[in-house]
Amino acid sequence: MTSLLILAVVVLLGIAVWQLTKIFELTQVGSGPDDAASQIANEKDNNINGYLLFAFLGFIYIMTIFCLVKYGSLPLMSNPASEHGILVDNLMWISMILIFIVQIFTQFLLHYFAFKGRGIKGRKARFYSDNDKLEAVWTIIPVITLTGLILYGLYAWNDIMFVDEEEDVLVVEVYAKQFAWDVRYSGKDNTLGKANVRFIKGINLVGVDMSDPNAIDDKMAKELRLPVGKKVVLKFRSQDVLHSAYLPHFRAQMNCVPGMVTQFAFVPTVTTAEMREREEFVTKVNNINNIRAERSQKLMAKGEEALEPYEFDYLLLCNKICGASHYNMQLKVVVDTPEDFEAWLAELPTLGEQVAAEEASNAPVEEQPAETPEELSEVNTDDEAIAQVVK
Ligand SMILES: [Cu+2]
Repeated sequence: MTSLLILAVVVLLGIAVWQLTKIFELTQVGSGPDDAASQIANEKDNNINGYLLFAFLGFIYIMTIFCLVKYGSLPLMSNPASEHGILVDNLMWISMILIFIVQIFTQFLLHYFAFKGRGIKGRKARFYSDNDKLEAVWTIIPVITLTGLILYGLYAWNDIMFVDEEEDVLVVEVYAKQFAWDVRYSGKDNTLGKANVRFIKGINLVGVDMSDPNAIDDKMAKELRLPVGKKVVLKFRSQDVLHSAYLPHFRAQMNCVPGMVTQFAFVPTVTTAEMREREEFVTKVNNINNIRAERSQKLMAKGEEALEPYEFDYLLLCNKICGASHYNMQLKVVVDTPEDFEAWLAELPTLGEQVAAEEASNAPVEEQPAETPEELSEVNTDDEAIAQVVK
């Protein structure tokens, strides 16, 4: 609130100063030798502005190079961890390189012609209605380029989204809710049991319909584990609002929409262990841990606990602003060797077992006979006796 007030004061002060200068300028009109305060730009003004345009062009180029050098390693644009990720990265690279070349070229032309056409005494502006050839050229080139990009994108999209039902795939459900994710494996039958938000009860966190025979062998998990090299079909549902499951390392993202099932298929190609050994991730993790070590020292100086060292893990993040704790809505993703994955999955209890166990523990214990009126009065009498003694 205070900072808002300060901001308001600064803005109002700025406006006041600006108004004062305008009044001052108005009082000067007609008093200078060459009418210096005139609103009409003279040749000197035009030249200054012309050269400032070049300075601004230089600023854009320098900033572009600076950002590329300083932050170029931050975006994930190479070495994806999924098969289709290469297609996505290629599309990203082609688009970026095209934008880079076009922007270097057009920014130069824009600033150069603005400079060239600046006001010079005695020069008259030439009227030029249109040039069909020129317009055809600058329409056809972008049309061809964009058509190429869109066709490539469509081809990549179809390739990614097409799931052959006959194929040997692993079906996993990812269930979104404010502000966590639940994971359901489809079990031995590789078919997820039907589900509906109305069936949510106790341990049945994602509302599986337990009367559906396909549901009994489903398995719930708190992390998303996947076998390397196998096609995974992720099916998404949401309990409350729009969420979006974003798997940046796998170049995958899909909205989770309440009331419908959306899906995405991909083949993970790099295990978590392999990814941790990759040079770029070793460098990134080291950077993070250096920052954490510095913070830890400050925390320990204040008598607080030090931060734990960070270790790389794949993540599934929510990429739709879905509420107050949206920033914290993430799920650990582990890519294992097929053997390790099978061993881990085999140890998980089935949902059928879990629900049965919960029902057994909730079953009413044998009813105790209710206290008789006599017993109640006895208690009262005892109380009265104690009261007597105390007196
Ligand atoms: Cu969310």
